Amino acid sequence: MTKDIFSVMAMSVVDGLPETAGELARSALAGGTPALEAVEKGFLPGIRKVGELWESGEYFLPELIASAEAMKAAMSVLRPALEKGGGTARSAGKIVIGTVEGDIHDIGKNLVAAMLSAHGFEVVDLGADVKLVSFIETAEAEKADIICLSALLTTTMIGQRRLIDLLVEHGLRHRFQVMIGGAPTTRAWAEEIGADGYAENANAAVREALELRQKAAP
Ligand code: B12
Repeated sequence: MTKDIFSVMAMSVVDGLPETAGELARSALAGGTPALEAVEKGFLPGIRKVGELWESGEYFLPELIASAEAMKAAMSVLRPALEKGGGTARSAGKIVIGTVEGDIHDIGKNLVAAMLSAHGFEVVDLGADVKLVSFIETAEAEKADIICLSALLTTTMIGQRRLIDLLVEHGLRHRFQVMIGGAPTTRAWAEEIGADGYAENANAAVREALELRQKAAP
C-alpha cells in the first residue's frame, strides 16, 4: 500500500467522512494491508491531527463529532482484524464509561469514549443517566482498569464523589482508577474528591488515561 493511501485514510478522518473511512478500511484489509499498519500509518495520524485542530481552536464541535464518527467507522472494520492479529495491537487498557445518574448529557462522553477507543482502549460505554452501582458492577464484571465518569450538571457532579466513596466503602478503591470530566468539573474538584485523573476534553482524556495506565504498570 502506498504512502498516498495512508494519507487518504488520515484525510477521511480529518474531513469527518465515516463512509469513506469504512470503505478505505475494508479495501485495505481486502488488499492484504495489515490492520495495524492501516491504523498506525493511516487513521491514527488523522485523529491526532483532529486533536490538534480542536485544541488550536480551528475545529469546533461538529467537525470533532464527524471526525470521531469517521474514526469509529474505520475502527469497527479494523478492530476484529486487530484482535485476531496475534496480539499485535495490545489493548491500552479497559475502560467503563458513562454519564452519572440524573444526567442525560452524552455528547462529550461519547466523544471521550470514541477517542479512547480510537487510541486502543477497550471501552464499555454504559450510556447516560447511569446508576452508580452499575458502574461498579460492570467494572468488576469486565475487570476494567479505569472508570470514567462524565457529569454536565452542578447537581450531578456530586455523583462522581459518591462513586469514589462507594468504592471505598466496598473495599474496591484500589481495584480501579477513576477519571472524571464534564464542563462544570475541574482538576481541583477531581483532587478534592480523590479521583485519579481529570481531563477537560477528549484529546486530553486520552493522554490522561495513557498516563494513568503507565503509572499503574508494575
Ligand atoms: C447539548 C446540551 C443539552 C442537551 C443534551 C443532549 C445530549 N444528548 O447530550 C439537552 C437539550 C438534552 C440538555 C438538557 C439539559 N440541560 Co443541557 N446543555 C447542553 C449544552 C448546550 C452543551 C453540552 C455539550 O454537549 N457540550 C459539548 C461537549 C463536547 O462538551 P462537554 O460535554 O463539556 O464534554 C467535553 C469535556 O467536558 C470532556 N468530558 C466530558 N465528559 C467527560 C468524562 C471524562 C471521564 C473526561 C475525562 C472528560 C469528559 O470532554 C468532552 C469532549 O471534549 C450545555 C452548555 C455548555 N456550555 O456545556 C448545556 C448545559 C450543560 N445544560 C444545562 C441544563 C441546566 C440542562 C437541563 C437541566 C435543562 C432543563 N431545565 O431541562 C437539562 C438536563 C436534563 C438532565 N437531567 O440531564 C446547564 C447546566 C447548568 C449547571 N451548572 O448545572 C448547561 C451548562 C446550560 C446552561 N448554561 O445553563 N442539555
